[in-house]
Amino acid sequence: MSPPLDIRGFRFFPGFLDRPAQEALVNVLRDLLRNAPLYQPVTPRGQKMSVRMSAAGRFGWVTDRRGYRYEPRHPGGMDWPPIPEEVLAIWRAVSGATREPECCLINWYGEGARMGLHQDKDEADFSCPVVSVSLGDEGLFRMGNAERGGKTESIWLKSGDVVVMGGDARLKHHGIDRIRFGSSTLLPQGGRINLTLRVVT
Ligand code: MD6
Ligand code: FE
Repeated sequence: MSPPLDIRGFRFFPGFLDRPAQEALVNVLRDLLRNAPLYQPVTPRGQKMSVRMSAAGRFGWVTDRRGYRYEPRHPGGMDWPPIPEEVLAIWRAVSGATREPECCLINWYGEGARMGLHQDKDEADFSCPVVSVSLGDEGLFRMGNAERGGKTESIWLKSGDVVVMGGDARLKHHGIDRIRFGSSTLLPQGGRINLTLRVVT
């Protein structure tokens, strides 16, 4: 494993997953999403998000009119499926954390989907990083500061790339400005999948 590229404390592992590993992971996720289907979340202010979402693990991150929070069940009422072993292996290889992730949030970006600049701050223990895995179409990842505003820098995340957001970067703003729909052949229908692994409690 080559040393990560550090941008503002965000650590990038470009091409961490080779093509066969990406394909294997997509197959695992396809099965998982049959039991915990993607749904379109609504923000507390009532706006539909452009990404579709699901999760695995003891908790899933959800948003609806009642707010942002972690829930032990899918909005459809079923338990979240366990985090796949293939995904836990990525966490163990890059996170440097002693704790195991309790949530694997699954975001699916179709054409035109984006994710506004935000902080990941609904977790209890900010000493644990967030680890993100990108699959499918390229996404333009923007990184800012712990405070609102100021300069930002962007990097295109490609299929198989892994990002670790820990230490100084743990509470920095970040988001996805746009995706290059159809830029990858991994997902036959196009689109981008992003997994984010978190310790919640
Ligand atoms: C995305 N990712 O890449 C959105 N959060 O689609 C995130 O919001 C994110 O990539 C925390 C850490 C890494 C991330
Ligand atoms: Fe995030």
